[in-house]
Amino acid sequence: MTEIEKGATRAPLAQNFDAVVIGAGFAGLYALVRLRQLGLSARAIEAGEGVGGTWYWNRYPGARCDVESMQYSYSFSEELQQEWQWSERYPRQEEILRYINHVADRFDLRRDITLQTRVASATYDEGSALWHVQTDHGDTFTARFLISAAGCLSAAKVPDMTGLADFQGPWYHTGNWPHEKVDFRGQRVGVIGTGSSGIQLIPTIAREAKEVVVFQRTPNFSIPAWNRPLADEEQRQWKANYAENRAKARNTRSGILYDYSQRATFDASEPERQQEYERRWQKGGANYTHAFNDIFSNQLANDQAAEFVRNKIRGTVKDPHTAALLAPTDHSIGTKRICVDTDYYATFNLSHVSLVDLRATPISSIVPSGLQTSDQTYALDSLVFATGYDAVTGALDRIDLRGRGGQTLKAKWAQGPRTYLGLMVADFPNFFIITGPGSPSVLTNVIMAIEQHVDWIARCLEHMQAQGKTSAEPLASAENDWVDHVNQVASTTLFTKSNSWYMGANIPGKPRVLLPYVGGLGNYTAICEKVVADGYSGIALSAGVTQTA
Ligand code: N01
Repeated sequence: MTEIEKGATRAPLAQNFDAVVIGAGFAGLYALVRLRQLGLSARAIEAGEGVGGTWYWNRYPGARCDVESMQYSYSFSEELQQEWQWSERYPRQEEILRYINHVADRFDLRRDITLQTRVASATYDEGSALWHVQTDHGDTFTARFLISAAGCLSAAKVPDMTGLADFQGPWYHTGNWPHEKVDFRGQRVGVIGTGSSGIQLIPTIAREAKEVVVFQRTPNFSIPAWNRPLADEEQRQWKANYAENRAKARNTRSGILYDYSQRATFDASEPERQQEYERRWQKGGANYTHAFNDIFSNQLANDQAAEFVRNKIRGTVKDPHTAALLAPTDHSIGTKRICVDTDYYATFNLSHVSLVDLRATPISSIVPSGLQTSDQTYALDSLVFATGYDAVTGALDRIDLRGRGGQTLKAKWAQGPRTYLGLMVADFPNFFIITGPGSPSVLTNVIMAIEQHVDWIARCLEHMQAQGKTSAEPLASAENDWVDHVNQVASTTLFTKSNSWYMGANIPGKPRVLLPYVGGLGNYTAICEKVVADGYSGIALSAGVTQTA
């Protein structure tokens, strides 16, 4: 990496590109690959000192993907998917980061990436029909196309807590973890948050720390990962059938080859149901929620699947009071992101691990020596926030992004995000969002969703080149129809009843809207294909101003 690429002390740049890409994670890198294939000049602007996005920032102990290695990888290059060797059933953060760095090198992408630089603002100039992009380094880039690869889980959220500035020890957020190893040996560690990150981190820290105090507001459902080394033969089998497997996965609702049942819960007898839940529990992972085809839509069906997991928790955690606190009763299983763990519940049997119920005794403040709840003060040497993200819209909200007439995206989305296909926004010409709100995004194997979006965008740009068009902008009516469709499909599910980050419920004041499209990746892809077959229906393609800045 050159000093200029590292960004720290470099002089501001001023340059014109065909496209500016925000972010160099999985989405940004693949966007660069496809833009280059079209002969377009592009620059990805990345806040991290390295590529990788989520996997660059999330270095917390125990960080691991909950989609299996053989599926959580790019499919666009047959050579790449054949040559890369994964080592475990579920990949560790370090391994994913190694993989994505390999991709950056293998496809020679680094020369088109500016690291350690944040996009501060992006303004559409109607006179020149160009996007004017400014960074926190004072760079000024212009581009016909602006492509957001900013990610759905990249705006880390540390809750406002009085006294944090006075805490005497170090504190960390899982989504912004230090690069050097944090040594918890001999420490009393407080962990706030029991979502996917907390559930992975708590057992790992507990192996090292002297004491772990877990501050839980809401318990989550978690299924064992049963992680293990990946056998050579299993890997060989996958690779022999990759093309077929990927094609099948693209047609599923989550972009993952799960064992999707076609059977409704109450079409099975009680013993058959228990047998099926047990079989899935023993297989491990999020496959559990597909045991029957009505778990996400029928409350009684969901209750059955949830009760099985609650019984597993009661059977694992020895102290009945702790077990009761860990067993979720406030939401339907799967409507908050299901967690996948290694030894999470059993960790609470360790004598140096304790659970504090924040519903009964809320946090009053952080104090210099630890954390104070409504009934006692906990002495802590360090504090971990596993408190999640301003998901899906947060990263774009943090950019001053303006379309026609100076309208900000933040203002346009004040009542909830409005997009066409989760990909484009009316009044924001030539702006594309990879895995934007209103697309399947976070409900899928996100790499599949990324590839589908980037391929669609690349085809749209190619079509524009061939037709001599320079501007693409969705019609307001098409956007309205899409938002209505997204909300209508959401209303048929149990998702809208949960206080989850899917619903924006974790961020005070955020509109309550199901952020991803829940119609499934396969159906969604078919809709996107129809838009193409109909000549980019719902999108105004025009040959406007063509000069460059
Ligand atoms: O964040 P979360 P996460 N006081 O929002 C609690 C992906 N991911 O980083 O539920 C006290 O799920 C909050 O409590 P509550 C995955 O998609 C994947 O864990 O709001 N507590 C909750 O317990 C995942 O869903 C992987 O009541 C507070 C926790 O913090 C997404 O990232 C691994 C609080 C936040 O949970 C986000 O997961 C990790 C407060 N003021 C992440 N504010 C894998 O692939 C928040 N909380 C395995």
